Amino acid sequence: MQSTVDQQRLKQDVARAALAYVPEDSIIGVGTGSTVDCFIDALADKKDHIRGAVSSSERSTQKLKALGIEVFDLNSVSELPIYVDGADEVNTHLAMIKGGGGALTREKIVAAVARKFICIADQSKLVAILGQFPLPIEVIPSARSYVARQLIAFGGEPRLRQGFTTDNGNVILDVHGLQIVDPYTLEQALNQIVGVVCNGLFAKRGADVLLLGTPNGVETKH
Ligand code: ABF
Repeated sequence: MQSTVDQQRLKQDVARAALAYVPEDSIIGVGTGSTVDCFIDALADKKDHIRGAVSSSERSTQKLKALGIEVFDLNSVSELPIYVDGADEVNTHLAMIKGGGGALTREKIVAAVARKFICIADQSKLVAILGQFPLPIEVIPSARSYVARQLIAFGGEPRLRQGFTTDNGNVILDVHGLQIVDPYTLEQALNQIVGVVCNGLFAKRGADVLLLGTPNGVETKH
């Protein structure tokens, strides 16, 4: 089992590597999570070279503002050159499971606007088949039981994320027991379930670049 200290260093390595993709004088999309926290810390050293960021969560917004980086509303920008975000799992085709931090909907929205999605992750996130990490699904509270029944029909075991409300006021069902060999098809099918706001499969819009932290350095995968 990789030590927490080593994993933290790998996160810092990929966070720094992502700075190379940040254009001068740009507004960039920023995701959520502990790896992104490292990226925001690294970005602070370049804050005089960027105009600011569009954030995917209140957590990231607070961190960006605390470091003096201006945060823009997504509706005030027409495009973003890059979106930098972590993942809970990423496969060799750069499809991801995201949402462990509960910000999947806003992450997927900001990622949709960005021209290039830069995924930053330590090597523990790279998997052959997605699904070992429970798939987060954001659900309208009143539809929770209905959606759970539909997810069981998909072969999953949905569990309500206890004591958690998303930034959008919804709940999250974490779906255990899935082996996702075709994330694109499953992502589209889950979107058809009435009451589902967003699911944590990022396959239709996966990452364009993966910066993978390993003990031998950062690997760049396209
Ligand atoms: C975020 O990155 C979430 O979608 C995902 O849960 C998280 C991974 O967090 P960490 O970098 O802390 O492993 O974008």
